[in-house]
Amino acid sequence: KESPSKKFQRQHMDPENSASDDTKYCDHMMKARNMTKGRCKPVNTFIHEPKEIVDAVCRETNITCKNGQSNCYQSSQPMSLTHCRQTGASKYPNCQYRGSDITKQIIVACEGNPYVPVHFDAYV
Ligand code: T3P
Repeated sequence: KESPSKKFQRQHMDPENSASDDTKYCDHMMKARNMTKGRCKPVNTFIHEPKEIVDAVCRETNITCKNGQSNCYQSSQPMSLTHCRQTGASKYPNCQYRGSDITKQIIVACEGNPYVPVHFDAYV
C-alpha cells in the first residue's frame, strides 16, 4: 500500500517543473498523478521546490491544522506553487482544471519517523 508520505509526494511534489498557469499543466498533471480516478479531485496544489526544502517545513513553526489537529507547520519562505482548481464545465471522467502560478508560504501536516509532510493544508 502507498504510504502517507509517498501519497504526498505523488499528489503535491513536482520539483522538476517550474510554476505554470498553462491550463494544460493541471489537466495533464492531475491525470498523470492519478487524481482523476473515480472522481475529479476538486483542488490540488503542486510544489515546485526540492524535496529537502519541503521536508524541512516539518521543523518550522508549528500551527493548528484546518481540521483542528496540532501537527501542521508553516514555511517561513514563500515557495513556487501551481494551484489547480476544477472548472465549472469539468465533468468526470473528462476532468478539467484551471491553474494559478503563485508564490506563497505553505502549511503542511507532518507525521511519522522520519517526520515528513503527509497532507497539504493551505498556502498563506
Ligand atoms: P491531501 O490531504 O491528500 O493533501 O483538502 C482536501 C485535499 O485538497 C487535501 O488533499 C489537500 C488538497 N488541497 C490542496 O492541495 N491545496 C489547497 O490549497 C487546499 C485548500 C487543499
